[in-house]
Amino acid sequence: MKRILTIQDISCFGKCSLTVALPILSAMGIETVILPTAVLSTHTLFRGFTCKDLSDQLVPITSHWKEEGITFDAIYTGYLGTEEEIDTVIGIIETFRNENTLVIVDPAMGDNGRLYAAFDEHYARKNADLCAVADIADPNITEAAFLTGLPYRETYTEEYIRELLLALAGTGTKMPIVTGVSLEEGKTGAMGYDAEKKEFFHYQNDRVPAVYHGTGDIFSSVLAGAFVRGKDRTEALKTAADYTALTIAETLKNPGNPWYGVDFEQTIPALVRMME
Ligand code: PXL
Repeated sequence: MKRILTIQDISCFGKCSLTVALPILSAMGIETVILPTAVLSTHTLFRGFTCKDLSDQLVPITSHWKEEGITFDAIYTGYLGTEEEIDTVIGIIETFRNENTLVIVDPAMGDNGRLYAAFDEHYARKNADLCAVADIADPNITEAAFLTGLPYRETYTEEYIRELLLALAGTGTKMPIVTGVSLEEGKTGAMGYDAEKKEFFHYQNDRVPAVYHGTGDIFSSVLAGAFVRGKDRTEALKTAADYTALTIAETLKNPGNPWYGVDFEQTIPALVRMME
């Protein structure tokens, strides 16, 4: 069985970051080791959330793992907290990485043209240092714009997405993938660039007419899991996009309208089947 280390916060209520990554990666048949960067009462789209920063625990925890000889096939990072923490996480990646380790970075920091409450532009640019050491980084359009300094566009052409991808590759990411990309009316998906082969690739499926929080974390977790399980870039993108769309469609049926996160619990059996 493959083993992945995922580094992100625990938002106790809100279905994002570790409370999504751990069940999804486990369901995909991957041993999942967690490194919580902070504990929050909820994610930061709620008002009045509490936050206990755990930055000072990251080095002691990972030093213990190193002493124990624990190794990882992949390292997957999500929402982090501070610029110092980004440096610490880069150090952890360097410590545990070997030539076979896959490093996947989701620079989770904003959406819809804006950064999340806890972040500013300086933090956003610092995330580029983390993406630079990634094999795969999968920002949404907002995050890609903040990472590269290119303007954020709500309406765009394929050319704009290519520009974002080339700029991301220019900072060092081997395979940037921009998510939430619509290349045709009524469709949505993601577009990537393989910097080694100099090839663009994309996957689109039908847009489900709803917006929920936490879909980026679902997409990234499945993408990371699919790559770790050996799927190629086309299959990995398809699995992540199809599972995310299915989960949004399932959530739409929920009369409780859980805007804060999607009902991935209902679609885990389908994910297990997708991996067979
Ligand atoms: O879904 C990304 C995410 C993760 N963790 C926390 C967040 C968010 C997005 O708002 O606030 C704490």
